[in-house]
Amino acid sequence: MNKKYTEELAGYLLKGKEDEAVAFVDELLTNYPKLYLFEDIITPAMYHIGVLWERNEITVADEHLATAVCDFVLSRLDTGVYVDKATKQKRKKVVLLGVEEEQHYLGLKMVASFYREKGWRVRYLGPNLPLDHALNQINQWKPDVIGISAALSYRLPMVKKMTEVFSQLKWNPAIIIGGRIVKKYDLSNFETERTHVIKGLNELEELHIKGKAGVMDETS
Ligand code: B12
Repeated sequence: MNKKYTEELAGYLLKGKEDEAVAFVDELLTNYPKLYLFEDIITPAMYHIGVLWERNEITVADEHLATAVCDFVLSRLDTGVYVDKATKQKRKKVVLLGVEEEQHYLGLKMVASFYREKGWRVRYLGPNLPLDHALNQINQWKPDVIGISAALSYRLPMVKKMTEVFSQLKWNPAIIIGGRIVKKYDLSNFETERTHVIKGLNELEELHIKGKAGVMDETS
């Protein structure tokens, strides 16, 4: 993590300076890979904002504004890769969702971006998705990988339930679990050959390189 960059970005996010935030991130992109920006600059900037919020040094509105600007920056960074239609049909598929009632989604959005950049077909279902609805979509589209995100400890039972239900799917998709909950708590007992608990994007990249969890495609 680069504290100087992180705090500068946090400043733009908190002041609602969209143009400055985008220009700052674009400038960093000339020297650093996108993964580094996600993991070591933008994520710590949001964590830093969380600390300021906890200490009452910023208001709830400041924090909401920062989230909105961060979301804007992530959308701008999400360029994906061009894949022609025929090739795209053969590409692996990932569905990403935040568990029911979970509102934190910026990390999940980064994961969507990560997969798009690898040429995968991505269905990013966003936060707060009830299990039944998730299951409907998943059964129709049959993804190779299902990614679940949660931030708060009281989501653990739902993460567990979703993991159990998705593990029963006939085509045996890989399941990846991430989010703040994974960084805070030991979820190693959720791990199986097909279910992976992943602390961050660098770990996801490693899994990709190793070709584990169905996360490898022909371009990796
Ligand atoms: C922004 C924010 C919000 C926004 C969320 C908006 C949004 N669109 O996401 C709003 C205002 C909605 C919000 C609400 C709440 N929040 Co909040 N929030 C935050 C804050 C400041 C930043 C979160 C964030 O975006 N982080 C940046 C992302 C990129 O990090 P990340 O999610 O960890 O993702 C990384 C990895 O985990 C990974 N990843 C994430 N998902 C996945 C999935 C897969 C498959 C993989 C492989 C990887 C992966 O990828 C990322 C890069 O490594 C945090 C502070 C913090 N420390 O996180 C508090 C924080 C998480 N919130 C907190 C709280 C308490 C709440 C509320 C309960 C507050 C309230 N009283 O209403 C509510 C709960 C809402 C709900 N129902 O879920 C607390 C939680 C404390 C605790 N005890 O657990 C925190 C820590 C703030 C604090 N310091 O007190 N929050």
